[in-house]
Amino acid sequence: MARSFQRPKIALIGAGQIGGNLALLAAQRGLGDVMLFDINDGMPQGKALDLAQMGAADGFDVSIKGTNKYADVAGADVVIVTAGLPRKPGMSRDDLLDTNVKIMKDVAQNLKQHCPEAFVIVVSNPLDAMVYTLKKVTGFPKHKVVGMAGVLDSSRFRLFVAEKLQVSLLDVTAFVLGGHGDDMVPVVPFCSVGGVPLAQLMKKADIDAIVERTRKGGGEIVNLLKTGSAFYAPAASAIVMAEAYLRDSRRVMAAAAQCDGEYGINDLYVGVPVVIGKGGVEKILTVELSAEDNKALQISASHVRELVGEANKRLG
Ligand code: TXD
Repeated sequence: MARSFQRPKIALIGAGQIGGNLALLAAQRGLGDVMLFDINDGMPQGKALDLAQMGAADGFDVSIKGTNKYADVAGADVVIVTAGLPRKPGMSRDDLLDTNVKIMKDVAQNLKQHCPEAFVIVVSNPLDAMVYTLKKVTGFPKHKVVGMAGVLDSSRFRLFVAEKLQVSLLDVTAFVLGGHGDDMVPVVPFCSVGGVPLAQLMKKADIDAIVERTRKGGGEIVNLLKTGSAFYAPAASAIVMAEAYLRDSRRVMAAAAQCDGEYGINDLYVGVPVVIGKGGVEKILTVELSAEDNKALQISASHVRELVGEANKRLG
């Protein structure tokens, strides 16, 4: 059977701070043709035109278009959803639930109609409740709907460890599991520096400080920026996930996936170690956690379940 050499189509629902950077990164990596969607009239078209005009200088040659019509995202292979309000100083991610669950329902209804075969990566906050909402409203299979938070949180943890030890962050591996909130779970025994367990290289007090800074990593940036939340690292983190799907690279990473019994958690999206390849979330890796980390994961999951309960009340 002839193989299709058509470039993948990547739809970005939300063309704001993260959406614009997603488009740039996808183009620079040649992941496929990009369609930026937003309800803000003209904005996705303007960003797309500006990005397209960058191609000659920067050396990429993919199609980048912007639209306010969902029909234009039809047939996308990958959809990355950043539609929704970001935090302002003093706000928790949970404070966004009321507004963003309504937005997520609208996005999901449109994706169900226009992109039924897509691998959907949800970024909008509160992340775990938003990815649950999108999965519930679209009815897409659970392996085709995933949330981006763990790659970002793990990336923050890796940076802080690398800075403290004065080593390359490329040699630091880490996993941050659980909900994308202040009770997320940096699993310290899974952190290694060049294969050496972190606990052999750093005092517990310093590790604890990095765990705390990672948990508050989003708020630290919100307080500095004052006008919104992080967007460069979240965009790069979502692109890692999209690339693993499009290139079938079976990357192992932390991501919000639907657990149905894994880690003793049922019918809930929460950050766990997954394998992402051409089948989407191909596997949830069920690994042994210390009693302390497992307890922390259960506490984080119970917070996610409360948020999902609030989302369900609004979904009716
Ligand atoms: O790790 C993570 N998952 C988080 C996610 C990391 C950082 C930011 N996190 C969340 O992503 C943040 O709290 C927000 O909920 C989303 C998007 O953040 P971003 O910084 O990109 O927000 P912007 O710049 O406000 O962009 C949001 C866009 C904006 O252009 C709106 O016009 C658009 O969303 N929007 C919509 N697009 C489509 N459809 C609807 N209904 C809609 N409503 C708003």
